[in-house]
Amino acid sequence: TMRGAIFDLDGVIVDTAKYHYLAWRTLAERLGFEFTEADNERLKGVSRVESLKILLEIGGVEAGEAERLKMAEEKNKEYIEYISRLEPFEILPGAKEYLQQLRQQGVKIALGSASKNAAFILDRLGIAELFDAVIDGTKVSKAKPDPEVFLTASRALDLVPADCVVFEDAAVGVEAGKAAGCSVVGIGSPEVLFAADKVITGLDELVG
Ligand code: B16
Ligand code: MG
Repeated sequence: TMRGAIFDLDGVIVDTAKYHYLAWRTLAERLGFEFTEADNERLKGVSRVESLKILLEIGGVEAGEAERLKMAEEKNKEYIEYISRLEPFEILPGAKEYLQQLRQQGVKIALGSASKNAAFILDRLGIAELFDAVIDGTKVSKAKPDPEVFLTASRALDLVPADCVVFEDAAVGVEAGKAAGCSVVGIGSPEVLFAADKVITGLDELVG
């Protein structure tokens, strides 16, 4: 039985991927290459630094450490402009209702996200108080598929991973959840999330 639920943020609670995409695209444009939405798929669930690495690889651009740091900051600045305008209606269908339902059932809830902007986003969406613990990119050092984020989240809930269910939209995130020893519900397509214990199209499927 599920005693804890650990939610990924981007793609599970809110669709911020489109804002990540717009901000990365601006950077790619400045560097003189095209960055497509298909390319953006490769960045889902991946940390900021890792994302930049992939982006530069796609553009065939080489850059030193200091320069890369500046690029990541530049991208994040534009991304923050977008998420500053986030509104509660952008919470994905069923997400808030499902969180409330779990709370009523006594299930503990954590966020397990790679994003360093996670707390700010939860605030903007008005759902921060629904989480018992928020483990995000500011609290972990190893990017998914490393299990660190989910191990830390289950510990923060005072539970063992086997009693926790992870909700993830990214293949690397599903991998991380399984590696942590959690059950994993994939949100998206079964072809991509084949490693999950179960795949659904959205949290609205679980509200009832
Ligand atoms: P930031 P998640 C991830 O969030 C995104 O999927 C990924 O595209 C992004 O690069 C990463 O957060 C880092 O975000 O630049 O805000 O620190 O899916 O793990 O909730
Ligand atoms: Mg995600």
